[in-house]
Amino acid sequence: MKIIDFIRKEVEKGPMHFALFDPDPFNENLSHIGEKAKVLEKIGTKAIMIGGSTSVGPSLLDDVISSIKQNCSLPVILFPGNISGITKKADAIFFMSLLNSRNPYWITGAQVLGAPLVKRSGIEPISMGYLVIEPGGTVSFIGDAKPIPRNKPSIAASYALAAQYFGMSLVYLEAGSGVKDPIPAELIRAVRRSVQVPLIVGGGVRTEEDVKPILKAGADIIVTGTVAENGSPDEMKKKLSPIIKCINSFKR
Ligand code: 1GP
Repeated sequence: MKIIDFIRKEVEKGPMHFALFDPDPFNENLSHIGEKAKVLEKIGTKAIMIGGSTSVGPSLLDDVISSIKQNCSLPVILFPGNISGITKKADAIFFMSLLNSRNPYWITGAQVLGAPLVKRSGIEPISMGYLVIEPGGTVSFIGDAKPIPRNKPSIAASYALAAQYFGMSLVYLEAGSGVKDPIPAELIRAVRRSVQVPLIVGGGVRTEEDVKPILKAGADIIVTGTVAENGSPDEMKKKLSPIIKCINSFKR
């Protein structure tokens, strides 16, 4: 089954959790990646995303994905920060456009350079509108974003609607990795009301308490990066289990 069909089918049933790992060469948290992948599958994550805003070396990327694939059967989806984040080892790629960037490179430039590489890799491209919300963290800086103010839900809703009208399959609301607070529920709710495509929310999600308002506001997929990456597999399990349980048992 295509990954986009899997996503659409799953979100019909209820929200889900994706874990994100950033194979940045400075990231010292990747040594237990295989073991973590095994734990993630057991505790109910539905997919693993690989990528980040800073540089990724192709060999490191491939090593990380190989370790994941050897230890679990979860789909691996690339979440590329640039054209260096493409490899045939994954199952799919979020073929994303940072719609509120000020620099056309991040809206269509990298995509033009990356498209033939994606085609050659044979992996499934999943078109996605990517919106950076204040404060935006590293991705806002690297991606030259004009972050959408947290108290302006209608701007986010308009961007999301434009993404849907462009034919994008998903909309991703990004607060930035490691930021203090996740995206406010009011903004997520406004975007939810404006589009029908599956809605992904990430950035600053650390606890079950963070997750509840995001679920109630209508997110389909909640992404955690920092909580999945930091600490040992056991520590990750302790922090992520209640979060994933809360997501997987949520009734709309
Ligand atoms: C995914 O960038 C986020 O959208 C990940 O954020 O590291 O804060 O979970 P955290």
